[in-house]
Amino acid sequence: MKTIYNPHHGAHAATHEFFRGKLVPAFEVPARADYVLQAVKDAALGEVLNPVDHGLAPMARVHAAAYLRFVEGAHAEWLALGGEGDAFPAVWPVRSLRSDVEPRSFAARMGLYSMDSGTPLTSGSWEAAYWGAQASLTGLDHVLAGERSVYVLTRPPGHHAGADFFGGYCFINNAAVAAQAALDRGLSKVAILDVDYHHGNGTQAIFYERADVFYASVHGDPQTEFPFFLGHADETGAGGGEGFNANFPLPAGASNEQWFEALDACLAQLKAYAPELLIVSLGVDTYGGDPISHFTLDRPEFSRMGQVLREFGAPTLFLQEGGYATEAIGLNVVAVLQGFESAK
Ligand code: OKP
Ligand code: ZN
Repeated sequence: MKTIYNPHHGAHAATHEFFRGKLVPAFEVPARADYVLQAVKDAALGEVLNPVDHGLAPMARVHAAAYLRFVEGAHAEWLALGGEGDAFPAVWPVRSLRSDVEPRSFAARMGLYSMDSGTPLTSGSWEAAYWGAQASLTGLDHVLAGERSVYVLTRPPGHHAGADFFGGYCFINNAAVAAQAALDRGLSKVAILDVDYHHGNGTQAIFYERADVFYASVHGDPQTEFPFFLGHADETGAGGGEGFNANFPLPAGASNEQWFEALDACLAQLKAYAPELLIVSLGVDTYGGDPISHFTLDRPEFSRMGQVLREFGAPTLFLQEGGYATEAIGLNVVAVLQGFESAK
């Protein structure tokens, strides 16, 4: 399997994030992708290729133009105001406050365009996220050219980013950009299967009222797990998208059996949908050793996941999302991809 590697991921390198009111060492760090790249090479998974630049237009198909402009220039604005290091939002337009007027204040716009204080905006966030989207588009090119599957190795992740906000370590929604690009290239039905521990609220929201992208997810129950405010089982789509969204929240601590049952339920719905392309939001923070998550998958389960996804039978684009047990994520990701390749 080919890997498209985002060589700019290291430009986004936060030192700290807010957690329980304190600044703690960041979880979403460049070493994550370094370990995965090493594991991909050690396993001789296949060619490792650089992304091709497809420009801003495919990103603007799912993100608001004003949001993209803001993220691109935000860190420079922060520095010009005398800010040092990474920028964090501190105020949000919640219920009763207006979000239809863009304030001039930088602090206000940080809040307007974000969902949490856990996502440091760094000097290289835009560069890394821009090339992550380009890597995803390049991966799509290879799948559309006939590859059975392609893996996109990038960070920061994407699935929490909405049309006009960042959060949950995410700035650009790579899965959404790739899905929309596939439709723009002539496909009519795309499935996004999100196996990250966290619900992909951004991806769900972007396609919630549409039937041309089916979003399905297995994740920690938002009653107790990030992103808290989306990802419940009763979210089945709206309007023309009714019936094209499926959530399988599981309690923190759920067993591997429960996890695979939920995966089967997801895949049964996607099978009935009969997509021409499967995009997998591949977070491996479902690993038992993950420091911020509470499922218990391990190497054999990751391998089995890959086999099950292969048996689904659609051309498959794997996009890297979470996974924070830094030294283990390379082996966990490779277990999925090799499981996929070993099955038929
Ligand atoms: C991103 B992805 C830990 C608090 C949790 C948000 C988690 C985002 C996960 N410091 N912060 O879905 O893996
Ligand atoms: Zn996650």
